[in-house]
Amino acid sequence: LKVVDSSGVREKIRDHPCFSKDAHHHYARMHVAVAPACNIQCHYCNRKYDCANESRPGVVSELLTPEQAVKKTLAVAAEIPQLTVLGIAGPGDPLANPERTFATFAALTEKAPDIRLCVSTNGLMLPQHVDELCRHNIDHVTITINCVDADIGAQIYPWIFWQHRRIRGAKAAAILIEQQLMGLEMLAERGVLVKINSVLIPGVNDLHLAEVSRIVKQKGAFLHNIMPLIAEPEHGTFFGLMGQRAPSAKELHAVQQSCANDMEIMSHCRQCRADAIGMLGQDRHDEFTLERIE
Ligand code: CLF
Ligand code: SF4
Repeated sequence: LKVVDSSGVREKIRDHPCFSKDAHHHYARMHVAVAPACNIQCHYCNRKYDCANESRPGVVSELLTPEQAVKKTLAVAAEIPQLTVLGIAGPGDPLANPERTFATFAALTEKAPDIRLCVSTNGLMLPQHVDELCRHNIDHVTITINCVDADIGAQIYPWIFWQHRRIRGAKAAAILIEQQLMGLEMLAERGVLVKINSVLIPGVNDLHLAEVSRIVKQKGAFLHNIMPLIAEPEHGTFFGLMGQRAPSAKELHAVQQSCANDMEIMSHCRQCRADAIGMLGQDRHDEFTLERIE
């Protein structure tokens, strides 16, 4: 039986360790931490640490300039032949630092044309940057969408920074959700594969994530990745309260199952740091510090 793959999806995920479970046994990714600023506040974030969109909070990345990021990528590619993907995922939001993010992508396209580029964002500025992402031939984008309901969003995001103003509460969450879903649709229309990350926050969005899955699938998402909230004391407080707990493995599994009716669920994510290097689950960032490569 001949299976037709008209949009080239199989070719796009063949060597991407996050978008294909098979690929993660054979291929490696690395992140360069070039994006320090963020334009929203998540209750689970502590800015001293990496963005929890795509990373393990509680660890601090070495911030790189675009030039340093290129140098580091070339050094890693020379030593890790399985490296296929370069992602920008923090420590803040890549699209809140568009000059740094796109300068890095442009230089890499020139100097390492075989490496796929990947980006993970909170989505607030996504619609504004879709064309530029496509100009850089980016086929893989991740958006962190924790809710599609502004009242739930108000419990997760205390504020956003939007059109030069700080906006709070449900009004802020409504703008963020609208931007995220619009960005998702625009990317899907252009054939970009979009993965949605959702942080499972017990008592806040656990019962709501099946609805998130349904909506994002409808808008063209390729994969849904439900990540457990990491609640560690050094990471600070949630809602200004101590004691927001992380989900148990059983709770996480149950929510993943509740979403699996609607779309494919990623189950091999390792919640990488914003400067992770290597196969998923492996982190060799300390072998490639600036001091060592310069
Ligand atoms: Fe990095 Fe994210 Fe690209 Fe992968 S990570 S920007 S899609 S190259 Fe992967 Fe790490 Fe999970 Fe992310 S395992 S946190 S899903
Ligand atoms: Fe923190 Fe990331 Fe949320 Fe920004 S998007 S507030 S960096 S967790």
